[in-house]
Amino acid sequence: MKASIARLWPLAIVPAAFLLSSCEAPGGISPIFPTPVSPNGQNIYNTYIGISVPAIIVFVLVEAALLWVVIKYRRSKQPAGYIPPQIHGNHTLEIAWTLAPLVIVLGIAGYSFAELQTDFQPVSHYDFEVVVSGHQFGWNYTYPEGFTVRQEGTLAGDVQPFVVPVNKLIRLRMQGTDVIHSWWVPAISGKTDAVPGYDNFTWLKVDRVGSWRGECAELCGSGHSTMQIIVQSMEQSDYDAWVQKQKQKAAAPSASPSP
Ligand SMILES: [Cu+2]
Repeated sequence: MKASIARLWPLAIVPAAFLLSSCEAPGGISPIFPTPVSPNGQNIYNTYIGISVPAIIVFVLVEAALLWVVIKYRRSKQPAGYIPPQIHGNHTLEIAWTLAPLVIVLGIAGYSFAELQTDFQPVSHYDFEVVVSGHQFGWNYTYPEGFTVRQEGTLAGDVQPFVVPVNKLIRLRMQGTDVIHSWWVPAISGKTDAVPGYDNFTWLKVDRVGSWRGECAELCGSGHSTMQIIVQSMEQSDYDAWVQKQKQKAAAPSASPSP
């Protein structure tokens, strides 16, 4: 008996691995999303928690029930030739265990679909629009004032930040110039594909001053890993000053792309 229980020890690895993986590492392997700073980031966070927590509870209950049955009713504990009660063909049970998962999966589908409709429709009540264009390998952000911030991909350090004012709803019109890229800053919004020849939309409304990281979430070529994203939000007055500086730079003939 002791030997058979000892054989179960590898099962202990599962909760241990889960606990360890939930420690937030600088490399960003945490299964927990970062603190959301935009309403759509918050909605996605809520959807993630709203689905994951019940899923983990179901997982733990099912595994516990399985282990309980396996250990309590193991063959060595039963009389020789024992045959357990047969439930094959029990309509009530079969309908119940078909309907229960169906209802759960349809619930998850409805919940997620409603969230997608909120976050990835082209909103009309925005303060201004920025055209975000992905290319191999970097992002260009063209502001309504006409200047463009070039966030060229690099692994050598930080990339040029995409600067936004706090508490302004900014619509992002995503475009691609070569292959499909995907703009993703987990604290701010969901992954939005930047597709050549087709405009996709997302938006952000950052509620505090700070900067947040993201990256291209669609394998797009050899420099894919360099396509970092940094979103930096500022108070409106700082943002206005920053815009003036960018306009002057764009107007100057010898201007180098936004340092
Ligand atoms: Cu990319």
